[in-house]
Amino acid sequence: MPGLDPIETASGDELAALQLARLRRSLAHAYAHVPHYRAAFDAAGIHPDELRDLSDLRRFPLTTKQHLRDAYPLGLLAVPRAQVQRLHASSGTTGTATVIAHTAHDVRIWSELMARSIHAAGGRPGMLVHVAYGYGLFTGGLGAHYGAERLGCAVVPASGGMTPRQVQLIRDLRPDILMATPSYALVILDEMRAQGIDPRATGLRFGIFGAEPWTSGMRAELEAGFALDATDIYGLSEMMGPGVACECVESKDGPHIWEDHFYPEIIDPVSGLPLPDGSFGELVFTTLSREAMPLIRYRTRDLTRLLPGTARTMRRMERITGRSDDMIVLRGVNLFPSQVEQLVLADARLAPQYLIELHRRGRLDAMTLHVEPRDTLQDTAACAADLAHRIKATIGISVAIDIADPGSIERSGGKARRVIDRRREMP
Ligand code: DLL
Repeated sequence: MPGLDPIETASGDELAALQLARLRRSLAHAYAHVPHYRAAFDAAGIHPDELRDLSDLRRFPLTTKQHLRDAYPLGLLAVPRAQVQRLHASSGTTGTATVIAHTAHDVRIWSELMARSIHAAGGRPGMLVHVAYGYGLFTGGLGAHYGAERLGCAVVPASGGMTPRQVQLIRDLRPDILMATPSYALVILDEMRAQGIDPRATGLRFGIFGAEPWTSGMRAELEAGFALDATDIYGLSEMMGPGVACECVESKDGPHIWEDHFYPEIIDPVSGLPLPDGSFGELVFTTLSREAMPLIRYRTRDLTRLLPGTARTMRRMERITGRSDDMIVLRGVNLFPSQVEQLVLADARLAPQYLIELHRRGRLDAMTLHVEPRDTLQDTAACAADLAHRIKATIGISVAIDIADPGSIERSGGKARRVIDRRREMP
């Protein structure tokens, strides 16, 4: 699969015509084979045949995570069970688990879109890819693996965790590409330094990082640390997994959405009404080609805006600031962990690690921010006071800063946990 897929650089009209044809098919498929969609479309008084234009999509009802939970495990399946080739599931730590099914065709499209993503990020046939996304029910590992193979790369299926072994593999095999969550890539970076290995001399050229929010400060940290080009890859299990959108290495200006397979909209998260491109709101996707589980107007809860295409025809999404469910409300101020991250990473005295702890002090909510020094700190109190001041000035909240011992903030092999909320714990 060398070079670009012609649709990546097709005209806007060509893309829209393909989207309209696929959207019609996807709506009809959902209506014909999934009782939930038949009932929901009927209740809204809309039929797939009434879609004349892409803008008619807004007349169809939204789908939420709760619909997936209510249909657990396979109530939204649109094909006979015998046609299912793969099942992935969310862990269910924040509620009932959800299961997503894929046909052989779905897995093939996923592999192609991941190959397209890795290519956009700089990957080429013949390169070696170290995959440190978790393999298993999480879609990161297998999604990256199939895509890299499809592109014609060789894969080291390292999965997450056992960091000393990851470092040994990278040192000895000299992969061209590292695929990991940005927080886990940092863990690998630290381990290399701890072992006395120069992370800039491993031969890594490209990093394809995603699955969790990360900031431009984190990109600078990873690029300088490993001497590679880092791009942002986005996806969610409900749509397929990684590879719904990916940044192009030549522009690094936000992930291009592979709109020939996922039709994006932005809605007002409160009213549910569609917003014009460029407005900030909740990202909603309709699958255009999925067979096993088409999802119509699925609310991702991710907050971003749609931007015009640059390196490709397809629209971009702005780097995700956070999910509506990650928003912290502290004494009436709304904030996202990524805003804190940006400020921590802007301070050269601090390591790029942080943990936000929320608790109650008397009757008031309070926040403690745990950070670590990069090297030995001369004046801990001054550094803490500076950070508290910058947070107050930028975000508008007072926080207590704890400059913890290096290495004491919990590291994860996958998605980092940035917030511990103890506000509802008994005193
Ligand atoms: O995280 C799929 C994935 C794997 C994407 C590997 C990229 C790389 P889920 O576990 O279902 O799937 O989680 C999806 O993770 O709705 C976002 O909130 C968040 N997320 C994923 N990619 C990004 C990103 C995978 N690049 C949820 N930036 C999504 C910010 C991201 N958040």
